[in-house]
Amino acid sequence: MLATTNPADWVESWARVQPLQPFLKTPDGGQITYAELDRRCGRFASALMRRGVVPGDRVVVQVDKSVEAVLLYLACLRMRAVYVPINVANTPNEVDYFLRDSQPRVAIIRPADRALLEPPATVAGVRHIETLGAQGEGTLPALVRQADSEPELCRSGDANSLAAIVYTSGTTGRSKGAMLTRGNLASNAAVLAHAWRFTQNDVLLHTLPLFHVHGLFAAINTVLASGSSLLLLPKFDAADALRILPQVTVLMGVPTHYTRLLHRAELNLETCAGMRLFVSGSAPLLEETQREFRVRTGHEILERYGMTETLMNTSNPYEGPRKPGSVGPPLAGIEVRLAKTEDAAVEAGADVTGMLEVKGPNVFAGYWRDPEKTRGEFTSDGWFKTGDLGRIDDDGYVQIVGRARDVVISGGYNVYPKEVEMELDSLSGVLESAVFGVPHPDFGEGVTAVVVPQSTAQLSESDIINSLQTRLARYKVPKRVLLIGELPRNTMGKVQKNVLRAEYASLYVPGAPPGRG
Ligand code: MLC
Ligand code: AMP
Repeated sequence: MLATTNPADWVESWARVQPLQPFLKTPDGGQITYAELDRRCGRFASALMRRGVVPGDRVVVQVDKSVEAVLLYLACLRMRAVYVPINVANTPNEVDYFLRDSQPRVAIIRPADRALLEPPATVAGVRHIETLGAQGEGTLPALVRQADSEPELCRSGDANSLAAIVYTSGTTGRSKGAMLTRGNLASNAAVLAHAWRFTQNDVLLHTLPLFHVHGLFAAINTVLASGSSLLLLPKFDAADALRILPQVTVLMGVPTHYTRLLHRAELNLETCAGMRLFVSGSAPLLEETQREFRVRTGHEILERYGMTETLMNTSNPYEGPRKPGSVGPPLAGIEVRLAKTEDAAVEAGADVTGMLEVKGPNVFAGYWRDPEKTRGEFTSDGWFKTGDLGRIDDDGYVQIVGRARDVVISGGYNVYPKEVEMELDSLSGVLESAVFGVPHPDFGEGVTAVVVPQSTAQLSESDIINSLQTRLARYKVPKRVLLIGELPRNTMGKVQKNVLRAEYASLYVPGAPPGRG
């Protein structure tokens, strides 16, 4: 592995050391070697520079997953622009906020979204809008074709300079941009490549989206750090993944991927014979999934724990016991402690539960344009408060037992109830609402809403869901909306979500009566 403070440097180094090694493969047999990656990243960087992008400028990207999307990300790293990925599921209403907040010089969007997004982008002061389609078409690739592969680059101040702003929703309902530095990205990738024993012989099956830290940084940067290869699929599909498994050695996924794989008869010892490692994260992996996977494949899924603001924090060991239900000890150079109250750390011990706090080179630089929020999320002695509740056992393994924040994790995506409740409450005929998560067989937790209609209103579940779909990304829209007479409240008037979670615990269990815990 080569030491660096900017993951983009790995592209140039590997291009010299192993020019013909494939970096990226596609299912149709296509591939990009490290030498070609280096040239093409240069061209993408030149194209951005021709649009006036200078180091520190934000580049907002809301595009489908493609080879070119990977090159665009790496080009931003190379030319020291700040990459701002946006989930393709986000509606124009949500994108409008990201554009106004991040104030990019350039926005790169899907060709079909141009008419819809050009007006808000212009109002937000975006200088240039370029398009990039799933097949590599659009105005950006046209610009790239005419660009120089060796642009003149500024190379100063790498470790602390901003590499990306990744938006994450918050308990207030407003998304905030987590500022990640090049040093955050480079250190975390180097640590993961070592912890998970990546070598040049590895091929990572990449099925995750490119707009979250899991698919973008944990996956791509770890491949770069180790000079290995990735095989890019446009999205996760269990049948496709299983067909391709014999060509790869590592899979990184969310628990939903593993439960979907378990539903397929082709998941067996033989299909997985060439695999070296299965990693799971972004949401809790059920012990039952872990057990069933071991029986069917002979592989023990390695569970790790991360978040947007900190990248990866802990991991079960590659060698040594992987404890089911645990996310393992802190990764090298990273510290995790438990805090009982605001600033008081408590002794580690298996029976003590507290808020997990993290310190290390992986921890982000704060929230974009929100120093107050940043201050509130760090302790006075500089630890980041994760909002996750956990325990640390005598071997130093962390177990996540809950969340201090009101958040639902659905298929690896965080959904903040407040954001959904605000949209619900703004609908005509809605008096009030409450949103919560209950067990879901596919997504782990299913976003669920109860709505109290105004006395004269004629509301239906499907109308409410249809209205929400125009405002919120699909994964945030409740899978069920139940109309009820009143919300359960405690004596202080606070809505008792624990009561709702208990009452609707079996809502998504096939065959169970609705509304019964
Ligand atoms: C899709 N849908 C979801 C959903 N994903 N609903 C709830 N939760 C989700 N996660 C919606 C679709 O819009 C569709 O709605 C319906 O559910 C069925 O879609 P699908 O075709 O079955 O979904 P699919 O496209 O296959 O997506 C499922 C998935 C995807 C699990 C593959 O959600 C996914 O890639 N998740 C990974 C998320 C991730 O990368 N998280 C990392 C965050 S970083 P409709 O209405 O159209 O029928 C992080 C830090 C860390 O957490 O530690 O890593
Ligand atoms: P995000 O804010 O989208 O980056 O999501 C980060 C959150 O996902 C963390 O704060 C945890 O609550 C959760 N998470 C990530 N990995 C795991 C895991 N292995 N087990 C349980 N929760 C996890």
